[in-house]
Amino acid sequence: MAIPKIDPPITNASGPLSVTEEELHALGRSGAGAVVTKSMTHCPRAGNPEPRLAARIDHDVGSINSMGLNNLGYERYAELVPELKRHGKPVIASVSYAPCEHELPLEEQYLVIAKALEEAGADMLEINLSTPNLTGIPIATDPENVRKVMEPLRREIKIPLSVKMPPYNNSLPLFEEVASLLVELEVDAVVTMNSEPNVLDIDLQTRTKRLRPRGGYGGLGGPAVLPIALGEVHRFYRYFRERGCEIPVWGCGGITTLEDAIKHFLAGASVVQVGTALLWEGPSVFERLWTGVERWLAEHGFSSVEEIVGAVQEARGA
Ligand code: RRO
Repeated sequence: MAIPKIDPPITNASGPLSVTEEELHALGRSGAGAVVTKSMTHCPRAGNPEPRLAARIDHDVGSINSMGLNNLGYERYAELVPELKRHGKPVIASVSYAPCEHELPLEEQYLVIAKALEEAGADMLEINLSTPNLTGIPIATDPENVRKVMEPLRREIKIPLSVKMPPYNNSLPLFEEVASLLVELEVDAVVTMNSEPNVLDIDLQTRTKRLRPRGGYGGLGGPAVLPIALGEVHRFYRYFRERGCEIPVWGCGGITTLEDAIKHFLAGASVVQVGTALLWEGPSVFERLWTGVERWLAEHGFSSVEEIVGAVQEARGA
């Protein structure tokens, strides 16, 4: 299924400043090419106890969060979709699971939410298989669970389905197993990567952990994860293209400058998402980045982002 045109090819990453009605409308009014909601769950959730966000850790290397899926619940987001669509850009609903009072099995939670958001008019669903802050072990690290969640969605949902993946780092056999499953399931796009899980920061003045939930561990985003995200984007891009498969890869991780976005495109991303920099700068970040990307393209003799997607070359010997 053809995915909607994302123009410009820069959106928010699900999570930062995409939870409330006001935040989502601010994204709608911004220069982002789509509005991506916070990952929604079957029941509304207050999320984890505070402190649960270290927005800017030392040396500005990034942010660490353990938000715990704070969201309004899928029914409220379904109500908001028609209003959000009036901004004239695609609305992408991010879907997750969480323990809930109805005790629905994992795959049923995803399906109920997905059907409701499709019905409400969402243009695309981003299936979050990678939240780091529930158990520390994302669904996407268990191929059987990926199949259990994605097969019913593939069968029953008609709008495009992307999947949000965790970093695989050096778990290469696992990466290959999951990537081949995504080819078999014919997902419409892959978004990589979610935050780098299970990291820790310490406030030296008080000698305390920055975050309270889950023993202080959280997910890292921002400049520190850029090279990790580029590796993940490129690995998926190569895996698909070497098999003659056109699944688009959307890049997420570490973009704060126009150059960071260009690197993502060169590595294989056709759309990029911005999380920590949105948190730091607010929705004006999209206009700043896109203006910069357009200038860079013109200065280097390119007329569109498509011309540089995946165009990185191998390093040559001296
Ligand atoms: O809400 C969160 O704690 C959270 C989620 Br669902 C996610 O996908 N990624 C992240 O860094 N935090």
